[in-house]
Amino acid sequence: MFVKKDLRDDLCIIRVDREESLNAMNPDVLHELYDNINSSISDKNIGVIIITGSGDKAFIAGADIKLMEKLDKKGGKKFGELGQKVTNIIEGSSKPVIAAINGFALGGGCEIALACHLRFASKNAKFGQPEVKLGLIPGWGGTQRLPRIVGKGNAIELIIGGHIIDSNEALRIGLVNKVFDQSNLLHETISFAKIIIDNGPFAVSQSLKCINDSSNYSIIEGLKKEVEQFSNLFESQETNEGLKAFVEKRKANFR
Ligand code: CO8
Repeated sequence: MFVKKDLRDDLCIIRVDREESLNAMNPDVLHELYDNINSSISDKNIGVIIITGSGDKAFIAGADIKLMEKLDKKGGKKFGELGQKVTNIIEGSSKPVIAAINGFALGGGCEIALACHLRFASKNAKFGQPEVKLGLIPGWGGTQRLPRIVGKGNAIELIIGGHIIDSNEALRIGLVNKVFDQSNLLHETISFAKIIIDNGPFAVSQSLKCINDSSNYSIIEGLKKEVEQFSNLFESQETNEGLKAFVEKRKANFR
């Protein structure tokens, strides 16, 4: 088993556990990661998913380079599509997925983090898309998601430079949301997950959907979709409870 799942009340911590290879990802790791994310999304008791890596050195040091050395074009396509299947299910998840980046997040590891809705990092974390140093390009969404998150100029610099940056620089360019001491990373990530869990779950998932879909629409179409989703909420028990709780001066009980 290369992936461990730890359920803590209404949140789930998914840990890539291949420490001897700095959690590098081969097809078995990707399949297990996909299955664990998929089952967590379907589990109605889970509100937030956290992805992290085993050990104190790496989140995920990328796709398995030793395996890629043996791939031909067909194998490369299959491996690329499998990685994209995983990054797509993360990004499209109706439940927030937070990357707790506890060390190296390189290549495919950075791409897994990019697909997550939030990225919290430890001070020792290191980021990069070093594919060009291997004669490759990012293949699990890096050319598409990185520019959307850090802007085209920063993405080009990272992707064609292939260099590694530290967590301060990642914070400066907006690649990560927050940076913590390594000893506090998981605790702080869980604390934020609990804040999300107390909010209206349908409103949270609809917010993610509107934000994710925004890259497929013009601003005019996106605004139309937003007002549709907004008005649909007035038919939900959740919205009824949220508004009523404010008026009655009490905390809303959504779950
Ligand atoms: N793949 C396979 N094994 C790895 C990887 C990796 N990505 N990263 C580390 N390892 C292994 C090392 O080979 C080593 O194993 P061994 O002891 O058997 O030789 C073990 O992990 C420990 O690593 P190091 O001894 O190298 O540890 P250091 O602290 O000296 O260095 C580094 C740490 C800097 C992270 C270094 O290991 C490194 O540079 N790793 C490679 C990072 C990298 O280039 N990642 C990007 C890979 S390309 C990619 O992810 C493409 C994604 C899209 C794929 C699309 C497919 C079509």
